[in-house]
Amino acid sequence: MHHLSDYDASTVPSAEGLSVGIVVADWNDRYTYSMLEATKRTLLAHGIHENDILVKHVPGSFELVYGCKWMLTHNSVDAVIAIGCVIRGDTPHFDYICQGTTQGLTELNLQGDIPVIYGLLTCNTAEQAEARCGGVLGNKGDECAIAAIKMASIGKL
Ligand code: RBF
Repeated sequence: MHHLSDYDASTVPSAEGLSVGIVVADWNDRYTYSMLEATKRTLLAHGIHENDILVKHVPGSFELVYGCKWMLTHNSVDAVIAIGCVIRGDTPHFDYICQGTTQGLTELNLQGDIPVIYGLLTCNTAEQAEARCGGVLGNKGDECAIAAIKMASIGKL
């Protein structure tokens, strides 16, 4: 099956000189930290310097919007990546958190000049998260890193 961890590196602009912020939720850290590591690894592989990757932790996915807003206000970055993982439970929290976070990240993209990348896994089961965090569907962190580089370089594409 095709997934974006399987990308053609030659289509990605050089990331040298770019600065990228990552906001990561600590809820479901087994998955979010795996995405964080993949994101960092892929950013580095494309030429971003270690010192130009800034990571901030927030408690859960719902805090990603504020975390990204904070980073956009206080740090000079070329893109911000939001990483979280919501897994459906017995109550409707799943819908509220996913919807609120998605809406908030969308608004940041509409209101600001710096692209915000959507690395929120919205899974029905832990198995679905597993598959997207280094499992059979690759690692969504890779995809976030590539999206960030492409969006930060949008004028050059
Ligand atoms: N945060 C996540 O990132 N993933 C989850 O699966 C998740 N499940 C939650 C379930 C419930 C019932 C509640 C109340 C919160 C959950 N959160 C989850 C945390 C949420 O994103 C946020 O950190 C807290 O609600 C505090 O604002």
